[in-house]
Amino acid sequence: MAAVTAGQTAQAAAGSTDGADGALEAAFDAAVAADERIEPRDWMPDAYRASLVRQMAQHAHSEIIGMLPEANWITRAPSLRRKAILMAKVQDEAGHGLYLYSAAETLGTGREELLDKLHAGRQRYSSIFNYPTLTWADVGAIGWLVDGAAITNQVPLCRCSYGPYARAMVRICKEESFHQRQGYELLLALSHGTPAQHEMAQDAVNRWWWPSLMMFGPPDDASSHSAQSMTWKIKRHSNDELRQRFVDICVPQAEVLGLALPDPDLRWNEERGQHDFGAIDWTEFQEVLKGNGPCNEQRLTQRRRAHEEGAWVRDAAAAYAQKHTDSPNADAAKTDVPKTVVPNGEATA
Ligand code: FAQ
Repeated sequence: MAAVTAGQTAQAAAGSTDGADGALEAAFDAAVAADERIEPRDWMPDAYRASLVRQMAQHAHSEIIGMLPEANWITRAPSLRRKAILMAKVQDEAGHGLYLYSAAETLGTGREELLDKLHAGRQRYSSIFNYPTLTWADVGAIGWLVDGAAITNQVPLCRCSYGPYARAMVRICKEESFHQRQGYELLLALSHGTPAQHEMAQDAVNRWWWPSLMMFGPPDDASSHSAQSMTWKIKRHSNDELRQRFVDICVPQAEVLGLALPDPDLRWNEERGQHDFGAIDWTEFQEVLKGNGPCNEQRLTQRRRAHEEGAWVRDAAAAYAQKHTDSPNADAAKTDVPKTVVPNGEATA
């Protein structure tokens, strides 16, 4: 963002007058209105920063908790090909967590602090990951529906007003697209396999459909953050708009799969040019958010254990970094950056 500079941020930090604060806020508003990106060193309202940290933390936590239900199936994948695909997917989710924690760090909130809050149950992760993966077909249903819902929600986040979040989302969405396709292809194979395989695929879709619709958040009239987030252009569409878009995308895909969506009220509405669909059980959603979903306790216990068991890796990485900082050659090493060759043949540092 050109309008509000690092110098202005420093001026604000040094204790600017109300008038100067007002000018900074006006410049911030103008930059958002002009669809410019807000960058880490730019001045931003405290509430904008806090709301971004809240959403990005929840998003990052979802990525790493989201590894757990599918990781359950890595050792039980039915072929080497399926196993390699699933391992790549689960690793991608870890990477997404890293991009998002790093993006949140640019707002002054470290990964450790966010993880502590997740482990203490003080920050949320997506409701969807509190449901169990009962059969192999669930891996397909997660890819098709959960990653499909994630893409629908996240493509507009590539245009989020906060630069580091928007840029992280570009790569995440590309990878989510592979995740969605692998799930779709898996379900297609099952659906056209034996009657038992078809039944397994249908059962998985029956169980994941409604929770996937809940991923988009509460209905617009109950969404506490949407209005402000849309004014700030963190969110570009409301929860209900994106949910509707997802339903409209899924209906023809389900037909190709040969699987039914478990909603007797689902039908095309000629007048609206969209599908009508049945009522979502928001009581179930609220219960899951309160920690009473089928797997809330299990997921947090597994996550805390994974964190404790990974302590030696963090210690080793910190010791390695410290060794290099303390080394007498550290400064020389920093300036002596190895040269790499770029495709046009020029050497670059
Ligand atoms: N689950 O006012 P709103 C993935 C909370 S990534 C839990 O509408 P907002 C990839 C909300 O935080 C999936 N809590 O909130 C993958 C707020 O509570 P708070 C995650 C929810 O922020 C695939 C309260 O309800 N994606 O799946 C949920 O404007 C496979 C009021 O709600 C993202 O995080 C929910 N479903 O809109 C990984 C995308 N919905 O904070 C592994 C980024 C709402 O006041 C395997 N996030 N809440 O305590 C967003 O787009 C938004 O944050 C929404 C919610 C749309 C999720």
